[in-house]
Amino acid sequence: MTIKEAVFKPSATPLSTNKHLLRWVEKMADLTRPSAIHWVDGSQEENDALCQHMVERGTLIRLNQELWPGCYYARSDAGDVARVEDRTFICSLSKENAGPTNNWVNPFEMRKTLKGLFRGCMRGRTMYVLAFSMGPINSPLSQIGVQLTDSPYVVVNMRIMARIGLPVFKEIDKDEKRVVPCIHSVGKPLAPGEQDVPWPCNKEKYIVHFPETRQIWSYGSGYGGNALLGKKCFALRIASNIARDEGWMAEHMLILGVEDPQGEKTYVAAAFPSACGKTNFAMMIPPKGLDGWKVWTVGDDIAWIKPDEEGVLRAINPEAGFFGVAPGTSPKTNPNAIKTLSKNSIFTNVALTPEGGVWWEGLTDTPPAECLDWQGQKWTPQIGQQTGRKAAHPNARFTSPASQCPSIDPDWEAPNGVPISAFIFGGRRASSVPLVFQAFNWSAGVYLGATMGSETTAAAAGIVGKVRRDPMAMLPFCGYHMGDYFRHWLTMQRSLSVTPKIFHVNWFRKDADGDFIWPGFSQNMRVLRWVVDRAHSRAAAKEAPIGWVPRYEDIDWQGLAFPKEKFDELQAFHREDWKAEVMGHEELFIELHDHLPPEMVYERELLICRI
Ligand code: SAT
Ligand code: MN
Repeated sequence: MTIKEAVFKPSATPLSTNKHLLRWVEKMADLTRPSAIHWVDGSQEENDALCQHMVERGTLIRLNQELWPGCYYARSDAGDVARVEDRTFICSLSKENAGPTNNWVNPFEMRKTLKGLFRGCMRGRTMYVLAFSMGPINSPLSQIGVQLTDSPYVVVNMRIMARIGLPVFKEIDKDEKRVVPCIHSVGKPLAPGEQDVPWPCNKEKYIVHFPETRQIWSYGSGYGGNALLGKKCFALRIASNIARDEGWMAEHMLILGVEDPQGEKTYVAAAFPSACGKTNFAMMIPPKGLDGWKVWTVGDDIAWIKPDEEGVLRAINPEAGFFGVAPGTSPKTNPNAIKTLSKNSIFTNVALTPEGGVWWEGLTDTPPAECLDWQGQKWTPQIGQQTGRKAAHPNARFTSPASQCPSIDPDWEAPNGVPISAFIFGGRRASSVPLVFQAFNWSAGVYLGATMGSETTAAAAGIVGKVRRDPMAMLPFCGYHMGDYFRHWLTMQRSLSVTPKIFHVNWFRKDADGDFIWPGFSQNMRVLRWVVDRAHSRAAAKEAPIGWVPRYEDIDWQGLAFPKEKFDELQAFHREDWKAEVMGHEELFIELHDHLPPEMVYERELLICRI
């Protein structure tokens, strides 16, 4: 007890003079009854003390600092490993506004439930007052939030994922921007003298959004998007509501810049569902043969996009770090990510090696002879083989500062964002969907995004590998009616002087033996090059029933022996597959029908006619 206090001493001295904020903190403390309040200044010293505090309590393990400088390791509770979509709620005043793809509860009822849950829920813990900015502090596109949380793990992760602390309180004190209040508790109060567990959480979980009042309440989980409230809760679910009201877009998209050998840069935003390779794509290193091309990273998960005065869409990455999927990330698949995560990072649910390092499936070809798995159990390759147990959880993550990424774009923090020339939608599809095609126009492109399907991944609790419709990769993240969201996309075009081209990609098509046809990773640059050249109207294509497709000779194959037959297999369009596909579109549309823009119905009819 005394050692802990020597290391980390909560400071209840407010770091803001904003009366609303002070009153709210007081009110929430009164409800949740923490034993201390700490206003987070965001400094390095504070961070070090918090980490030390968690090391002592067993929440964090300090990794071998020679191998992993500034890095820490955490294991979550086995029941708290991913986003919980069935416990995520959009509590708008009317159920109609939440739409059929969101869980809805009457906001008055939900507030009552939450008050009950939060009453006394922080007993025995410190409540941290964490001010954060989504987007660079000097950007007109940024938004501010304050998260009250009883999880120091959340504080140190948010310090990487967002701009936090003193500079943000200063912004709040200017009283120019509306602040989004976010309250979070792991839901495990401590009785006097009770020994804490390394990863406190509660079986009962509630991730709740009030779109009209722009508030977030999260209870019971300490993991990822459930708990780092700036990310999915604010930057997507609440921000999608703000964006619709204000005429901009909050999207589940990576942002990258493609530089050609002449030095011309083209920015692209791409939406793939969680754990479908956004981080790898955003940090890609072009393959041999495409020398002189370079990919610059602006963001890997979320894009806030707004038309400027000239009618050009400009995007910022509201985040400051990457919360990336560890398994599968290696010096071969994503060397830039490996360099990014090599220091000042937090690893959650990967394996711990005897040298005090981390490991996960795919990091190296040969696994360590022995390690502790994500639950702290002894793991050897043999045990893995015999039991099928993985050393790292499939949704194990690294939290790393974006500034450490070797490919980070010089303009990644530009207050006015970067201009977007193309949108790419993509999913994980074993069949039917070609490697790449381009929508005929904006509304056909919106249809493309709206009808996107993907096999489910470990990023969310539930069955893995089932195809589900995931419009614009926003199914779990759109904070209002999906039909209205499509309409918003359609109307956005009216404020644009240049309309970005819209594309669809699928890196995951399999052959008859069940093997991936396309090598993916750095080879995706060949597809990206065609996309960029199409965006500048300087690459050829052929008209197909589903859109414009590249012919074999339209792709730059320098440095890769990829036979035409295989390319044809990748691009193959099978009428029967697409009939089934369109039926799948209809399933989603039936659900949304009373808010579905007519354009979606017409686009579907046109597609049916063409196939
Ligand atoms: O846990 S998160 O929601 O932040 C990650 C993801 O699902 O993309
Ligand atoms: Mn994501």
